[in-house]
Amino acid sequence: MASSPQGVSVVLGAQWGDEGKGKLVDILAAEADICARCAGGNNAGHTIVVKNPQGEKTTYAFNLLPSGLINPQCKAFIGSGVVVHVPSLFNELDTLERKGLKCADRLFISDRAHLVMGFHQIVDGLKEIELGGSSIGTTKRGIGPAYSSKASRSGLRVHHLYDPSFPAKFRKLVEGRFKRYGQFEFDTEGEIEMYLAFAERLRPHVVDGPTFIHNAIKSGKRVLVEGANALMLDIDYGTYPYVTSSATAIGGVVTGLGIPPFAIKRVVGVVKAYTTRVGGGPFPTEDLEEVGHTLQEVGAEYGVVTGRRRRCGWLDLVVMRYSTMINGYTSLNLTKLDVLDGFEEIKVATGYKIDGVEIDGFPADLDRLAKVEVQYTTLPGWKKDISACTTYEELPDNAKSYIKFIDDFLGVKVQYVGVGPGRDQNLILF
Ligand code: 2SA
Ligand code: GDP
Ligand code: MG
Repeated sequence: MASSPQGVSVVLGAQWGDEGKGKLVDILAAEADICARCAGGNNAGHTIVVKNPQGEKTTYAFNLLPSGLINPQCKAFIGSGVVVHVPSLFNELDTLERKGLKCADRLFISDRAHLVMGFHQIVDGLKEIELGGSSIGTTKRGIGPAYSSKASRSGLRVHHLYDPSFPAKFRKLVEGRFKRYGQFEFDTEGEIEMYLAFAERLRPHVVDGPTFIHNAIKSGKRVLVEGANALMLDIDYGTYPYVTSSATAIGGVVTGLGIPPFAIKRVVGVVKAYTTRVGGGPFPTEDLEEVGHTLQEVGAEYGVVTGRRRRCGWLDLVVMRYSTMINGYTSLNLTKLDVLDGFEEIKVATGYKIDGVEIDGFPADLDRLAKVEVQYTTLPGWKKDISACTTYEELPDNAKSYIKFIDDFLGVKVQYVGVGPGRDQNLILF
């Protein structure tokens, strides 16, 4: 494996999420001291498949906890930019511990992270109903409403749990939501009690977030950051308003952990060999016919959190060019290349035209985006099962050409290639 530099390495989703970030994070965490989350909450879902020496598989699903935790030497840090639903956090922790993964004593949470409350989740659902036909298709985990509380400066952070004013602040926050959405059913006092009980369980994990990560970097620890969601779901650079509510691009790493940009030594962009999106919003290469259906079935494209069917289409290199421009990937992980094994021909989006004119970048205005005519390049398939390949050399020539086409188009090298969900199904090119 390419060795991890000291300082901070970052793994980011380059498309609309579910590219297979968790799998790469798990692999790279073998050489990390700390695996950190910097943004999002338990809307994220990462599946990791681990085989033991006897060949038995265990599947782990991570939501709020960083996927590096399977590696026993790796500590987990939930940074200040994350929104934490404490009951879900402990539920996830308990599930992992029941699977034999001892992680409680390796978990650290920033005192500045915001709390997601039960009413945020209710409001998430109410807001979606209000939007009707143009709903976002959120995971209903309360992520947007929690970030709204944060941005409107009425949110509650982890440290507030230990402040005597917590119940009063909580009541005020709920009152505000009642004013906006009407008197929905919610047991305010019961939730306050529950949170105060959880506060005691949480206490040993709480740290001064920026100081914790600063000390780790200063003492030469290797920090691996697991991006949640992906560039096209970023609050600023995604297909707004069909985005999540956090900074999922590289900027979110800096603000979400409280680190200077020069601490970041590498940024690996994770890109699926085709494209998927779950929830509403534009998707220029979406294929509603046979191709999309095949990608969905062969790629087993179902949401890890909600079980929703993911929308599918060909790889969009216009999206990837935009994503590379913003995140500055130092290398790429091309995942799920095996899902393309059965195709005679593979299409790749290489340009967008509006009214016959090729455009630069990615349109901000969704009405403009809707007018895009996608320009495709067709490449030959390889029609061969690649899931047992263990080196790049073993890949069929057309698979190598597909990788090279991406390298050349983006000017960034593919460093890792996924040929199956297993930890061992990851080719390392350099
Ligand atoms: P939210 O819940 O406010 O963050 O939803 C806003 C949009 O962000 C999308 N989103 C996601 N897209 C892909 N994967 C996500 N995680 C789960 C997974 C998704 C699932 O790993 O499979 O289980 O459905 C994720 N989380 C949020 C969401 O679909 C909205 O478009
Ligand atoms: P994440 O949100 O980016 O971590 O991705 P998810 O875990 O939500 O979705 C990726 C899915 O693809 C998971 O079920 C993985 O087990 C699976 N996966 C990851 N890499 C590969 C690969 O190279 N090939 C195949 N067939 N599956 C993969
Ligand atoms: Mg996912």
